[in-house]
Amino acid sequence: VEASIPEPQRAAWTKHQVGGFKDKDAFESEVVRHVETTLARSLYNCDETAAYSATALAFRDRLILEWNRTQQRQTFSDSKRVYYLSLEFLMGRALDNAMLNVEQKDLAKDGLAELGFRVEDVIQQEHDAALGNGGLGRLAACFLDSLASLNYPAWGYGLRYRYGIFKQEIIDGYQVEVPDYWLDFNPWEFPRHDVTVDIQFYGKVLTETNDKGNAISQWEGGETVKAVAYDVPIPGYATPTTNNLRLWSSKAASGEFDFQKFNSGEYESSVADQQRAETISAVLYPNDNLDRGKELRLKQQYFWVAASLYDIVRRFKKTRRPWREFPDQVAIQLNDTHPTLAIVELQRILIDLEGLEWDEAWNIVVNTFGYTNHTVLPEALEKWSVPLIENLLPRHLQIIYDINLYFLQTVERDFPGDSDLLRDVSIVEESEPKMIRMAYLAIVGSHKVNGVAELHSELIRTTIFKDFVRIFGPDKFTNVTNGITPRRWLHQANPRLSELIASKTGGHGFLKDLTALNKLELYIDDKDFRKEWAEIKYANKVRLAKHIKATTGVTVNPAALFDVQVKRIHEYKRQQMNIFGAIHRYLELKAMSPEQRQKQMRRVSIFGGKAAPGYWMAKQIIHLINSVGAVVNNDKDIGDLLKVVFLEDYNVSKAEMIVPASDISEHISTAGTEASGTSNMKFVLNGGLIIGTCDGANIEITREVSQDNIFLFGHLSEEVDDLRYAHHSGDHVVDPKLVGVFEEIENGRFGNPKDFSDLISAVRDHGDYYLVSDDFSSYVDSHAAVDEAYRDQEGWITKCITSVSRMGFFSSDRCINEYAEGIWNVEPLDTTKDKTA
Ligand code: GPV
Repeated sequence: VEASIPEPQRAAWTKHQVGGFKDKDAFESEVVRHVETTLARSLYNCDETAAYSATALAFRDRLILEWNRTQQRQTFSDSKRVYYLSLEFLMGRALDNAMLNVEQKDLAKDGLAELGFRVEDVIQQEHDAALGNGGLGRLAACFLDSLASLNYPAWGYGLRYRYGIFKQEIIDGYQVEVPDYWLDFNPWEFPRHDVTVDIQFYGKVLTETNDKGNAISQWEGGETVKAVAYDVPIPGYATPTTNNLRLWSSKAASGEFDFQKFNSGEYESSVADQQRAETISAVLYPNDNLDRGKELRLKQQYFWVAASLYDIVRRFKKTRRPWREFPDQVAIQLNDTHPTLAIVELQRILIDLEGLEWDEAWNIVVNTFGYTNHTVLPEALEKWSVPLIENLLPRHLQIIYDINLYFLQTVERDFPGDSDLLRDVSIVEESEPKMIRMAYLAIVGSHKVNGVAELHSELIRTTIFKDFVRIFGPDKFTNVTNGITPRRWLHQANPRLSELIASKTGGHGFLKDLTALNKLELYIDDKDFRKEWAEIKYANKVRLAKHIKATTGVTVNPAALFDVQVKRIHEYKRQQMNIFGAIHRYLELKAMSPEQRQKQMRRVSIFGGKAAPGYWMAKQIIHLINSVGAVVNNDKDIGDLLKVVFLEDYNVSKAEMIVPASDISEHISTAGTEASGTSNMKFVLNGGLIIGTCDGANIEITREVSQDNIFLFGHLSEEVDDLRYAHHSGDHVVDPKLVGVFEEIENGRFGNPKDFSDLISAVRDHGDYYLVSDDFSSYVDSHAAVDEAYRDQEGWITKCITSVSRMGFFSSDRCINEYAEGIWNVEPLDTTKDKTA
């Protein structure tokens, strides 16, 4: 349907178009208008929450205009688009980001001040959009920021969960999960009740023979659920581009409820249908790096993938191009294997609905998709049971079997007689029940597969996917090292540092070309610069100290070394090693004479992170950290020399406060287990140093900042297999320092030892899979080196400035440009040639 306004009436539209705020007056009048009309309140009834709501609405109105223009520009230019499919988008707060990206925060600050509010307080009113677990979801959010900032025509597609990641409360030292109901008031989304897709589940496959004698399959779904689009504008930094994140929400297909059922007295069951439909997008699965194989999760995946593909195909069809040009118009990136069914769904659309031949369709599919792998951990590699898929998506299972058949035929042709190879690479695992290996399906159905850091990409080529490198050749497998957006993770999180850098590098250009940070090295001996640098770090620590006091009651000294480990709690990330190290430090301090003690460095050990609700060991780790804190923080002998704190409910907005306040942060995963890590980049970019293993992106950070500016320790990834094997050969000896730590825990020094016995026995009795004991003494030594380095404050500041100046590589802009060139074959749009004007 043509809905465009005819030429004669367009002038009236142009005349009334909404623009950016001309000045703070214009901004203020919009805020007041929203308070008084949209919110129906007044100056007698306007608290910080209302001020936030009105400010957010004022900026939203401004964004939506650029967003409309961006969509028009992209449609008119007819260029290839990128679609980033991710089950998680960990966006955090939007207002501060929007104000900064459109470069109007100063104006808003002054305007709000005139209306009686502090912009910092107003920003704090916003609830985080927490539609993700950890690094994978935050990476997707950084990518959206870079795609918009670099003017790529790009859309994100995800699910609009009613409940994001749970809120964590710490009660008596234990994690308690509280639902995160975040949609009460969300000014950042636009419901598109006119953009809906009917999604089928269950049902059966009907097969007929057509006039050419070919079998034609049609899936007749047994249950229909409606997908409704909600659009979230994504403003680029200092550019007119405002891209779109489209999140799907599930609704009963028959509207409110089934009136037939209602009229025939089945009121309850009609409401139940509605609830069953809404359950699909109700809640984010709270597991990080873990696959649990639940049917509802599979339903979420298909629901989201099918709605997104319908939307993408609908948009392509408007161009009236032949199908073979689909991959010239569309690049779809799969964020891990969660959206792998998109490969099957596109093949189904092309052969069952559009009537293409299998080979032609498959060619289109493979050229459209790229797959990013984010882990080698076996427990995180998705597999779906064949009976589950057969029941929920019977036609898709048939297509998966056909994809596998044709794939195995090519393998048999190229490697005749290698039946081990056939079994090993089959998409169908011959287990009981049979399982579909989603990573293998993603590899076979994509033209490029990438890992997220050099080591990780090398590991997938040589271990979990090595057979596929033989089959497809090495060029299909590539690396794109992760990055982070400097807009949120420097400019927004650390405004004073951003200003200082701008003053030395010739303005804020470094936020668009992060390699410009290298100009800082020229000022390494500039006294005033160094002093200002140190003052900023100190001020950030004072702010965090206040937060620690307010939320935990513990007083920490901002002059102490702040040692931070914040990330999801996981055995492979080894928070247990960190807290064992803190206990070791405590025991050493206790054994010293008071004179000796006073010569020691002061430390605050800061932890934060959520444990998956069903992850018993992770929950024990949280409990141990809190139990150690309760003893150490109240020990008069120790005072400021050591504090141990656990920060409740770590999330994106807390990270924005914590990251700039760290002196040293911990990235200490067992070598080979952390695919990349991205907080390591954030900490260094904010003038903190890191202690870490030779794992993930730590290795490339070392390459950039040099060995002298990072504290590396522990065994290498190539040693891990042998060590694990040795642990089971009988002569496994636990590190003596660690034995001392275990003794004190078992003596009840930190509460009931039974509460922590599984943490100890994992190391001592069950093979120490994560090599905590193997790495413990080098870990302790490395911390001693940190203390010594910190003692030399001038030397420390030199290390920090040098490191920051060399962090340009880790911008997500660099990363997105690599995807665009090496995987998507898309180019940025020239926003200066606005064809719609
Ligand atoms: I798979 N990652 C995550 O946060 N959740 C997951 O379920 C999976 C991976 C993370 C990796 O653990 C990090 O090393 C990596 O930096 C991040 O994904 C982004 O690539």
